[in-house]
Amino acid sequence: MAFTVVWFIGLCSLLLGYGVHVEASHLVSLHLQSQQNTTATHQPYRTGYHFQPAKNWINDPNGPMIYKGIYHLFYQYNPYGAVWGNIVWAHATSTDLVNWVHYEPAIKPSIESDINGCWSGSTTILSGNKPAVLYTGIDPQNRQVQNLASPKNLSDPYLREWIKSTQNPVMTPIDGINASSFRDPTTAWKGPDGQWRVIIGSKIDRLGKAILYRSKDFIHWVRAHHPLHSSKNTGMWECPDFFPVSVKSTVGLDTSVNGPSVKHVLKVSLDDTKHEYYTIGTYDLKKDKYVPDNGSIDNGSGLRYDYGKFYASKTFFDSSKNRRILWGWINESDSVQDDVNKGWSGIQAIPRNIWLDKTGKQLVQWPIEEIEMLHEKPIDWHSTELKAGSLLEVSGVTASQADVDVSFNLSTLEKAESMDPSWANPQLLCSEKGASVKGSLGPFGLLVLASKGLEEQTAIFFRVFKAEKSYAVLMCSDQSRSSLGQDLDKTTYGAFLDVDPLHEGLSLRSLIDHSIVESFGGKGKACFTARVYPEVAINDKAHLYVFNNGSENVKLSKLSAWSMKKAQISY
Ligand code: DQQ
Repeated sequence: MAFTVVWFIGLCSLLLGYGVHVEASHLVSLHLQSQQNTTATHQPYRTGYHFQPAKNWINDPNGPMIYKGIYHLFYQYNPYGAVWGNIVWAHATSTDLVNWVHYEPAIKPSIESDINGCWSGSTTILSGNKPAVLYTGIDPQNRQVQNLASPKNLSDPYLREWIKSTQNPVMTPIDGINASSFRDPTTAWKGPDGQWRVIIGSKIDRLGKAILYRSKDFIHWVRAHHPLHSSKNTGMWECPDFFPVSVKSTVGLDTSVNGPSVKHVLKVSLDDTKHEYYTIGTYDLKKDKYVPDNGSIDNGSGLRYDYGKFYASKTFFDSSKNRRILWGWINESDSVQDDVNKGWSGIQAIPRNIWLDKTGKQLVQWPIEEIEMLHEKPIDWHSTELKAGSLLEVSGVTASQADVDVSFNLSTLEKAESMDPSWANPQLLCSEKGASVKGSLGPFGLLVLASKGLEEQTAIFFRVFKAEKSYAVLMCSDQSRSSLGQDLDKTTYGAFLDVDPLHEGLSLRSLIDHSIVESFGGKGKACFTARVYPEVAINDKAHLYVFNNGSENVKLSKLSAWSMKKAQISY
């Protein structure tokens, strides 16, 4: 490392000047960007059923879609190293969203308007079932501009070759748009006037905004006088996503659908914090504006898809199963040098089905059903008393590569600790009251990727509190003891879960995959992705436990667990 020049982002932007955006969550090194990796032979952190390429850096999922029965996933990729840089659109297809085949990158720098990088964007299916990609290109002046690309041969369902429009760039940062804050076009939608609309993430000072463009032909785009939406003190909005959800059912809707039984969701990825938040609201067609519902918090403390590591996400409408599917990038929690040593960085989360909860106040997510084709060696436990202080091992599954779904029932909240109204920050509360801090009703939940002596463990658990007139359910993902290794981000994550623990019970499903734990609480009402690097609890040294560290007994009403087969990903 001594010979490598590593800059922090701020310094990097300073040195390289106006217009240069560098991936903000990462240390960037010009040497490392193009360093060929030597793939380490010992790779305990490679996943078994998550999407990842053979090597190198990946980030945002781009342009997911289904075309002629084939799912396509593009993603930000550095072909030359395990750190961000040299970005192209890598391309893979699948018939089931689980097993994947890779092709040559679909879009790489080749024209003036993308010569310094092909950044994030989305696909829109135009009339006649013609996919079109809008993506951000970095031009020779390092300005962010928007480009259009289309498949060369529509009769090839794998869409292996893409051609760029001769009219590129189709949107440029003029008339006061900040050229280094103008990126990540969404899937476009059609308004009642027949015109296409698309939003581009941007900011002016600290005002985050979604700039709206309209087009009749998808080539000539005219900027609307007002943004679709903006919000103070949120900074740059990366990877916005705007889509309709049904208020009546869990089915997904195509992006242009609107009407009385439809609400809209606007999600933005905040560059400043590397967290995403979303609001639920109304898309006012007359004003061409989005208005979040009262109570839908419109800043970084709003609702999140995932309270752990999950960023730059994007949904698409899967017309083959009438569902909306969410893809998200899971960043690493180790050091840049660790990534260079292991030869890769970044994974895509398991695709999630996403819909509006019946309260209308939040979204619900659940791993796509196809992932269940990887289940093997099922384990079923029925109603067991989980006594105060108990620790039960779930044996018979491959604990490093498993899917586990457990439900708890509470018969009374009488003995629950009282909720202190000052405990407004669930993440802080989870880090103060980690898995080893005894309580009354909780902590209880799962210990995953745990070593035999429990020196290493990732704990996902609940604590139930009595609040003034009701109760509060805290859900935590505690990584503080996930690895004996140093120089890792072991932040504890937390959120309050909007379920009635007495009548609905509390459920927790965790997808465990060597170095990733994706957890879904309350049947998908709160999700957490943990990125962990155990040193002892690897492969067959990993164990899975159910625990209750509270002073009250809890009923475990059901537990189902499976070992997971490996997904087939060919490169
Ligand atoms: N990643 C892309 C940008 C986007 C950022 C560059 C979000 O287009 O804003 O790789 O992670």
